[in-house]
Amino acid sequence: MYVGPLVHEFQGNTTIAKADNGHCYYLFRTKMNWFEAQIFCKKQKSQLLQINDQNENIWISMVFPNVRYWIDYTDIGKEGCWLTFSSGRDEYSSWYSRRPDGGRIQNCATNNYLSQLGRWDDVGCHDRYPSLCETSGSES
Ligand SMILES: [Ca+2]
Ligand SMILES: [Ca+2]
Repeated sequence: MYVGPLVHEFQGNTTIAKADNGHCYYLFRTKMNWFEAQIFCKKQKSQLLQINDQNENIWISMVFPNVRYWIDYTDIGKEGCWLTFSSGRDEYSSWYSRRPDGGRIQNCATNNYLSQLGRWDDVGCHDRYPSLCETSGSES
């Protein structure tokens, strides 16, 4: 399903890639908190990255390596109940070993923890990281 990016370009602090499922992915290196990242992606007519399965996680990690960024995965509603905020579902996770470890203090997820591609860590939602926004093919 996922092969190499069809488009991979750089515009300032933004890197854009298009997957052959029609989705476009935008890495914005400007650091912001998780709530700002959610709003920022909406304003770009996209949504904060949902990683729905292992294929997508591997692909996204290959295309955007060596950077830690927010993903749409949180347990802010109920401690320990991790889910994708925009869908309300928990379909897939790829935690770094012994993560999540932050209890009630860390309720939002980042990818590529300790440069381990595709491995997630929970951090404080008000910490500041780059954002990865995703659009579906029909919207772009
Ligand atoms: Ca938590
Ligand atoms: Ca953590």
